[in-house]
Amino acid sequence: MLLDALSGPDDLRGRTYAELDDLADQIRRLIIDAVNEHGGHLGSNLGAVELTIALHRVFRSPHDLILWDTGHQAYVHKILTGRATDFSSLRESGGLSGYPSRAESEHDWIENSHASTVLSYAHGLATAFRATDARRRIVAVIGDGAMTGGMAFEGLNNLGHAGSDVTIVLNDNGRSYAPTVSRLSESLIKIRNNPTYMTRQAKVEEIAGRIPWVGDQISRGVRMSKAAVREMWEPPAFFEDLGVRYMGPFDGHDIASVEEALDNAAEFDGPVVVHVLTQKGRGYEPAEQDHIKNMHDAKPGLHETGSALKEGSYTAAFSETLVKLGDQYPELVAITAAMPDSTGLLPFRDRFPDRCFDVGIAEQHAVTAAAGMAMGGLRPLIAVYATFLTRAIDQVNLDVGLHRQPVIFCLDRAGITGPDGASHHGILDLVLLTKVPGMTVFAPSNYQELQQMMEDTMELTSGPVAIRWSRGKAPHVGHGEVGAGLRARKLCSGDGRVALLGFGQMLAAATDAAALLAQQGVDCTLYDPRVVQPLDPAMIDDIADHDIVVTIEDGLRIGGAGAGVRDALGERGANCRIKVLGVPTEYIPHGNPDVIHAGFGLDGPGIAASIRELLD
Ligand SMILES: Cc1ncc(C[n+]2csc(CCOP(=O)(O)OP(=O)(O)O)c2C)c(N)n1
Repeated sequence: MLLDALSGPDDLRGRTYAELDDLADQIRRLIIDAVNEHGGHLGSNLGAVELTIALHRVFRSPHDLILWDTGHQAYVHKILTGRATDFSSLRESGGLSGYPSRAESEHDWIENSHASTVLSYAHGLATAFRATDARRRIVAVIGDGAMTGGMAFEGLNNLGHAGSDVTIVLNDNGRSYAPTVSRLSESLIKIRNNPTYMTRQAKVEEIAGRIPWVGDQISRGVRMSKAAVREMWEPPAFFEDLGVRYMGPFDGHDIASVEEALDNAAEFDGPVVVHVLTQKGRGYEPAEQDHIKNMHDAKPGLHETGSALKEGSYTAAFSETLVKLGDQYPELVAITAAMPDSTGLLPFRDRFPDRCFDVGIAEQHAVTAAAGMAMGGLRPLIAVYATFLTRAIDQVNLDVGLHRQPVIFCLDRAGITGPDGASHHGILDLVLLTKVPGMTVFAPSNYQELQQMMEDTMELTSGPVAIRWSRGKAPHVGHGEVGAGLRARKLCSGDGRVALLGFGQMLAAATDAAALLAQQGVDCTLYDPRVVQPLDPAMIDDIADHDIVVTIEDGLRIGGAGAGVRDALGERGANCRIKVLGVPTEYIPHGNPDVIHAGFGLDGPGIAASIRELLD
């Protein structure tokens, strides 16, 4: 079997296309098996199999650089660059990362996995290679979804202006998580529906360019005819106006055709876009058919279909309450940066299609647009993963905060998220959001708390509000076990030695620790602070009378929620000992969240041990 014999990209050369098609089938099976076991980005990778084979046959990695935007679609690249044998450990603790990883391979360059950055990296590398006269080719692969991000446009603008030697592969499958929302994408679809025209156009120009004078005349003719159909063929005009040559579209599942296009592109000086059309989920019927669950980010066990909303999760609590609030508050509108399904917005969008906006992978724009909507009298709510909002922190601070606009930020996947690794943990949001003047920050510890906080938020109109919650199942509590407004909730009074504060999901670990300590004769006072900012002054007064105050959070321990408690106690002149427990300032690799928490001493036994140490 070719896959077994494959030790690196060089082994791809000298193969027949029939052999390569067979290899593509084997790679698909390997990916489906690994994702079935561990979950992962199924659709994007199944769609990029032939494209990646072609890239590795035309470019000589690692001497030439193959750069992946976002990096979720780099499974095939991993398999072709010597990691096929380890591939079954994908996303396992200690196993292969779900994204390119510099520690894993010299073929991997970018591992940040926040979208739309690749053109900037490519420009930087091209600039450096030009300065050192290094003859290394650079190819940057970017999806139509990632192309909607502001940074991609900034990069394109600069590449075109500088004339950097970069081949840009626009991998167009028409989808982000959901169908890609952008005017450029709509225009790409026009080309998608009539591909022969552009291919012919590119060929004529290419051949004409080789003949002096005649070529000039024909080229001019081609340019004029292009101008005439500019309206119809916006993307080529768009790229070429920026100084970036456009070629395509090509069938991204035809290895020979992609290779020819890449070879031709490499002949040109300056940046070239090679537009390839691919099908997300290609070759696996359930992924091709299932538009939400198995298509993009599949869970282990691929048999599941239907809604992406996990029953009983924080996301489900959010989703359910949002629809209810939508009925009550006609001014409430929801915004997503290309993730309407996984952030739980679909029920709201189904009910209020005119009040739900997908702005593309454009968090910065989403935040400032929300400020504008709020200024105009709407009540905008942004549903976003915690890790992605950090990209827009300047907009949160100045465009929303400084203007005191009552934008609501709903942050899902806060804290340690698990299999997606360093760039996906939501551990910076508490540090950053608590520094925005006038920002209220809630951290719900259960399903009903999140619902209550959303309702209370609607009454807080003097500035922005953020509610942040963790991935997965939310505990359910009964009536009367939920707080209200900006008040903290005291769960039990202790013997005056230890006060324990568990923020958000960490309340569960704090409760476990309190139970363990009770067995050792230490009765802790236990709080669910509920509100990270402003802290409830009654809670601060109460805990100030304890010998020891311990705070637990699932974000960075420096500058986060616990640091706020420490400051408040300091200002009050309390002389208790304060211990802030949280995540260290490190890039934390992928792994099971429970295991990661335990490793940092953030589970019941770990917290109890920290407290014992202080007591002893
Ligand atoms: C800044 C940022 N926001 C959101 C995401 C979440 N996300 C990961 S992949 C993806 C869709 C990417 O679509 P596209 O670039 O077309 O690649 P495809 O998966 O379709 O191949 C999104 C929204 C992200 N990685 N980065």
